[in-house]
Amino acid sequence: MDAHTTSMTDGFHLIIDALKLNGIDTVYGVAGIPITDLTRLMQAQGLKYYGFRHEQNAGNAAAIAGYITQKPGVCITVSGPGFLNGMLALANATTNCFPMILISGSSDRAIIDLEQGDYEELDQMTAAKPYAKASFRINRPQDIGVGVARAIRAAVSGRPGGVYLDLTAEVLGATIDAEEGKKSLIKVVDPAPAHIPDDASITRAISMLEKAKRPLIILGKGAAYAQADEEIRRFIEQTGIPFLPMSMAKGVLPDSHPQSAAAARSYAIGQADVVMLVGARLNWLLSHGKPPLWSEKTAYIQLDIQSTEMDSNRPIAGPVIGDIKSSMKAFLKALKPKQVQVAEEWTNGIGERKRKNIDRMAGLLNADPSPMNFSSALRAVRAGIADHPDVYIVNEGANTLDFARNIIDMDKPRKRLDSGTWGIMGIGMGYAVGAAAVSGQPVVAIEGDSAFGFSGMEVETICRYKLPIVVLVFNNGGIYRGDEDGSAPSPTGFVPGARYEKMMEAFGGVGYHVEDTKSLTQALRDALASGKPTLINCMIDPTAGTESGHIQNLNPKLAIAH
Ligand code: ADP
Ligand code: TZD
Ligand code: MG
Repeated sequence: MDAHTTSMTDGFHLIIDALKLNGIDTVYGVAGIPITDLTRLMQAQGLKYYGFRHEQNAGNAAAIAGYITQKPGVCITVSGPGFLNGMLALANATTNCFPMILISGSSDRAIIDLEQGDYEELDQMTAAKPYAKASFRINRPQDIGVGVARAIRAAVSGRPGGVYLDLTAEVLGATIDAEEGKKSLIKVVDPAPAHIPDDASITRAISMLEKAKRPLIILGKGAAYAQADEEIRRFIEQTGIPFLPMSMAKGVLPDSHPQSAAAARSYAIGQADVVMLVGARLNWLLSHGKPPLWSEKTAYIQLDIQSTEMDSNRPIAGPVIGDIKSSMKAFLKALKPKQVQVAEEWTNGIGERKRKNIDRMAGLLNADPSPMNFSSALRAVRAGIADHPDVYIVNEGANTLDFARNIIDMDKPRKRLDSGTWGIMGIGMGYAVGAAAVSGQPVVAIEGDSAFGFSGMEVETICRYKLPIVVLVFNNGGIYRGDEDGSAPSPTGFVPGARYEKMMEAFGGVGYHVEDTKSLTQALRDALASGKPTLINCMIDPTAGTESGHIQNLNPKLAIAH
């Protein structure tokens, strides 16, 4: 007898009802015991379900969907190994402050707790704890509503992060009275409440900016996430302070904005006396705020929702604890006309450096070597996407990442999705599917050939769901470079001249093999016009890259020759 048609319901239905009640309409995952029926039922009940080939990629899709929408992205996996495959994405989401919920089915608790060797046995809730913002287990069907509510709140309130929700096979199959089940569900009210900053913190920060001779604003992906684009733009334009976007904050204000100091980054950072961090941490990506890049004397204002972020690397003289939208509103309200004025000397100094650097870059960009190098290929990509300001750019690799970050300008916020806080490889196809799924917009994934390999099998997923994704593989035959000789394959090299485009063709998508900039631009234009899943295999000079890209200084060198 079907429990749902009588007055009974079960765990499968309750979890779906709880997600739907909270506006979650999309789930990313990989099916198997004990969640196969759950994935089928989700689809039958109107949730969009994206089935992947590996849980890491499903998890990355969920995480980036959370970043783009401010709603937790949900990933579902099987127990044990499926859970662990998804865990990397959950840890990466937590590290990057993306809201995500990983739900995994789990085996029999009684057997797990005595380590009696169940199918895919693992104490998943405990395993998840160190890498998640929160980790919960639902042990009774009547607790599903509470479990989902807690997971949603934990994922999106305060600093967003990854939440693990353990769902035992027993709970999934358990039945309870339908009416009682319905009553047990919770519709979360105001899951990410505004966090209003203290007025005194705003006054203090403005007075620091008022006295500053060379102020600088740094926008991080927390600012992008906060969807405070209009408030941020008004504050920057009213004060005239130059700004620098961190990579995923590119487009919060267009890269073409006259106040962008991006082309004079080191100068602006090195010379600034007061720096206002807006949703950006002083981690390795900002050299911890320390010399030689930074001056010892720089004073910091920091806008963040997480109070414990203050003083983590440098003393923060102007902490502003609040959500960025509320904080920027408070700044705009408190700011008196012409209260903060930026000396022309400072903006002119930045302007001069920008022009010099742009002129220097132009030489590189305009060259058209054969085979292509990173800058010539990216100039071709830039031309190919010029008429598509709505495309999402996914980007990973080493040289491929460094060059693309600088060469591909962003016009709109939250459109650049990349390796982020960890500098991680493998986010490519997951982020691409997640961005296409939540937006319906085209995605161009600019991938190092090594980076692509970490999630490359998802080209099948892209073809199956007919997503408007164009994958550009920057094929230089290896990690950083493809020219290391030796009798054995080198640790960094791959099969030279590999035909990655055939991977897309294998599943019904379109493949291109391009060796020059003109064909690259044309292929990209055609791909975007067609909206078809496409992979463009871009042949790049194997000698063009630098080991470790722009972060060579972080790579320890052999102290004793081998
Ligand atoms: P980036 O890598 O771009 O420099 P980080 O990931 O290091 O950015 O920093 C993002 C910061 O933004 C985190 O410290 C996080 O707590 C903060 N943050 C995220 N969302 C918000 C928000 N809505 N309001 C305020 N701060 C936020
Ligand atoms: N594994 C994971 C998960 N993340 C990593 N960052 C690395 C390994 C190490 N790594 C980098 O930091 S960049 C990179 C690796 C393997 C690949 C660089 O090669 P690529 O890019 O082909 O993607 P370029 O254009 O050849 O530099
Ligand atoms: Mg490479």
